[in-house]
Amino acid sequence: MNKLFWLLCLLCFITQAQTSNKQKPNVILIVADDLGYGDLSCYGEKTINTPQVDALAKQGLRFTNAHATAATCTPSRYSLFTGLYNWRRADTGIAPGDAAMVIHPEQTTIADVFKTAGYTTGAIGKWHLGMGGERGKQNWNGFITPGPSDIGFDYSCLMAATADRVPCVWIENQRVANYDPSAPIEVSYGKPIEGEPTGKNNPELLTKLKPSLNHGHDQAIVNGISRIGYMKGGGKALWQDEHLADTIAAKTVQYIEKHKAEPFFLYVGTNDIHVPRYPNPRFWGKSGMGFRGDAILQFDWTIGEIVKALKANNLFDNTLIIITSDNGPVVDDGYQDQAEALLGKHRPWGQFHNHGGKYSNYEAGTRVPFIVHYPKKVKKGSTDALFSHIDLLASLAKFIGKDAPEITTTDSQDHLQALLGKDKKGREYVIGSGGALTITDGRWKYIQATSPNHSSYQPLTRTHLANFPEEQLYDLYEDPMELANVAKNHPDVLARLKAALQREIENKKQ
Ligand code: NG6
Ligand code: CA
Repeated sequence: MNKLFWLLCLLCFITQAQTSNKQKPNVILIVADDLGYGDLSCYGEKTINTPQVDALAKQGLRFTNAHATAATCTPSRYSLFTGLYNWRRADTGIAPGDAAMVIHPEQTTIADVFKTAGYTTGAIGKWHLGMGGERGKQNWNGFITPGPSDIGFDYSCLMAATADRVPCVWIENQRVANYDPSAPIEVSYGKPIEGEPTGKNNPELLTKLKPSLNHGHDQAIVNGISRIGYMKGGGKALWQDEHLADTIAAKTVQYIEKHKAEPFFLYVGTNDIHVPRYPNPRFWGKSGMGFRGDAILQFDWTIGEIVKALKANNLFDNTLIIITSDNGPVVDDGYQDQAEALLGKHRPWGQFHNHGGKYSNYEAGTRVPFIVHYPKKVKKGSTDALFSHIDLLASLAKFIGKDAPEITTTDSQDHLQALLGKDKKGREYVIGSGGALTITDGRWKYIQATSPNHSSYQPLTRTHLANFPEEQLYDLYEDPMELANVAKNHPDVLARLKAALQREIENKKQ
């Protein structure tokens, strides 16, 4: 009798623990690649139609003033995951495909925060944060370590870098997925690999996409597209570019199904709309803007698949979904996909400086789409609150009821109330980094002066970088295009912003 009583108590306790675990909200953080502020129809452009994202925006909260910390991928994602500014460390720039892991195992990440709160954690899709302990020394034919599991991710299925960089294989839990022992993998970012064709020497083999003139991307050829870096082998493990989005969606759906009974934090980095843009043929011609527009539609489809899976598993109401982008848009980023020729009236930069997106200090370099969906707690509508990716770590920690002590050692601030739509102001200042550091209070924006040999225009991508040897100050309310430098007219504002930036620079964290 006594034993039965205790057994019943234990059962009761387990069931309760399971229910309370079940009630913890899941979080899915979806990070698009190079998706611009103007690339979604819910951000106002009439030239593109993204119904799946728009549906979440309609029932959720759409930020008009949310920022990535950097205008390129690696530094932006580094900050997103660690809550530390990329510019505090010199080695957080765009990573080669054989880079060592940029986030060190001893660092605390957003995934660690969830894990210590009892969540299971996953990372699917684009990574571009390096793998392994030493550059070029990874064992692509075995277990790659250290890796995502050392920085808080229980599960991972990733592209090591970007689709335009070798190795062109999926890496699942730190081993090449569908590994083909008959085709061992060799990767080189130095010398070409003897006997292997390259885009430069064998343009006749470029059946899917050719690189743009002078953009590089003319090294290893993997299924009809030349890339950055040299590669040999891979065999049946090599990805097909037209299936990348399908793989990301399928892996995400599987993950949701598999973990439906436990709280999860899942990072999904889409490959869309980064180059080489080679969407699945079912999207071809659907945007009228060529592959760049079609890849946006493919991104939108991916969102629809994730929502469908959440609904099918009865998790939709209990999952906080964030959709954002790692940096601003670029039109020609290295392949002849006709993105420039077919752009028409579409403005990937929204109302901001034309061609002032990815790589740039101008606003569209870091001001990104940012949508939060969680009707249970998040107010519907749009918000002008100033928000930065840097704050996701602390804000999401708060969201799941955790005040991680490590948070005091990061740049991440708790702005959960802004994330939920209750605080309309958000951050006092947001710091960005293109070629220089920038700081804005929402209205005024200061851009540091750069050395005169720092170019202000990147002809290859046609990007206006806003690197100038004089200090810049813009009134974003009056001049969102950042055309009139008013530094001389407002010395007081300039001094205030400069001082605020300087305080942050000196406020060393690691
Ligand atoms: C640049 C590449 C560009 C892209 C970018 C990284 C050249 C000429 N350009 O160096 O194609 O790969 O790096 O993009 O090599 S990001 O979104 O991952 O930061
Ligand atoms: Ca990017």
